[in-house]
Amino acid sequence: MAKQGFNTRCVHGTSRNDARWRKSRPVSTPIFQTSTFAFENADHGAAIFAGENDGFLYTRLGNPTQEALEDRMAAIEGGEAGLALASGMAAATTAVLTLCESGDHIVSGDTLYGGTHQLFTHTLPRLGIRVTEVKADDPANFAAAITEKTKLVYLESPANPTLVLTDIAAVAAVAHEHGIPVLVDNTFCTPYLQRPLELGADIVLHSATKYIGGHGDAIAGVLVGSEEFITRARFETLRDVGGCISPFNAWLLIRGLKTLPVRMDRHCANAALVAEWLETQPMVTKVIYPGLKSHPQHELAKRQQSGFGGLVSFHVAGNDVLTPREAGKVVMDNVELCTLAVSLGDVDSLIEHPGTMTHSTYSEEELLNVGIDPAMIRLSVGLEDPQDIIADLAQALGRIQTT
Ligand code: LCS
Repeated sequence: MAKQGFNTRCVHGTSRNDARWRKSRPVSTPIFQTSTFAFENADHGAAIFAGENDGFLYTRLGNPTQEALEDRMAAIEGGEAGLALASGMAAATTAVLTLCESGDHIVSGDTLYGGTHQLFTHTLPRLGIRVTEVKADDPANFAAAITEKTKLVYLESPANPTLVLTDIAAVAAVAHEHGIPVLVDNTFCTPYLQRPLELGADIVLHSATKYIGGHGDAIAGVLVGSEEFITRARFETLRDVGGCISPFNAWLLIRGLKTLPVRMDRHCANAALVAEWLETQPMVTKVIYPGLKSHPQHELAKRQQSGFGGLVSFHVAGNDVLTPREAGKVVMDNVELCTLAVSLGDVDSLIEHPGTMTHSTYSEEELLNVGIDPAMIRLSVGLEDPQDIIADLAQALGRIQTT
């Protein structure tokens, strides 16, 4: 059969003719809620352990529901294989520990999810792995930071929460000149809007907690890459570090994936309306959204992504009484439809303050250096009616004058 379209691959990742459940032919992928799998005999068990038979042995290392998710993620990212994990952070740790050891070096962008920054600046240095974080909007910065010890280039594009983009193809070309693999955290775009492997990257990472699951009910992570990398990640790192996904969460993600394209279309459309409206508001001093012409990398966003995503960051003005930071607090404390919460990519609109919440792992100085202004507010635009989201923001912004 010809290669199926993206929407079809989201809906039909698992064949109902799969040998594992051929008899009952379920349309929804079954949840294999089991920790272990029976061997036919001792030789069969030994062969699976030796890697001579691809049967399942223990859910930490693989399970049919997990596998159905992994196959579907590999199919939509265009990679050879996938690995589902307990969280986005488990995916990051698993990828790094598969590729790096004590003495090695990583080059990454300087705006990252705060947890990834913490991993890079605290936990990895304790293991002897050094990370250099560079301004990600110029590929030359990556070239300049690469040393003979560099084993990985780690990108987040668009970055959380500054929405700075990295030119993935240009950075991949630089890294490959040195034989260094490139990992792209594709959480903000999902493969529906951006396919890093087609742009030259080697590994894709997701916090699948976000748009992949889409409904705010599961923490999960995914890696997609070559068969060789994924096999090592599973049978070396995941085996030892243990950050496996539960079958139930894998099933929630499979369900989420079926509607990924339609959800992403609506997230993009709603976010564009909200961003354009925010730009017209006198109380709003800055709006950051890759789909706006005012975004300094709007042209790159058009080239590299097929849509601009659901995240909008903005700053509000202070007044005689309130600093911009305090005015932002008034907005966050007074939203009624949007929820004041971290995470993103849910059907619900979520609003938060990166400086004191998701990115509180950055020092004050680091925050300013990477462009996370104390006044910055991050909004993950959900699937409510856009006029309701806008009306909520309007009333919350209105409260600045009366506070
Ligand atoms: N990568 C990105 C881009 C993220 O935004 C997050 C989490 C992670 C990795 C880690 O994934 P997790 O382990 O949470 O599944 N971002 C969060 C955020 O912005 N608010 O809360 C979590």
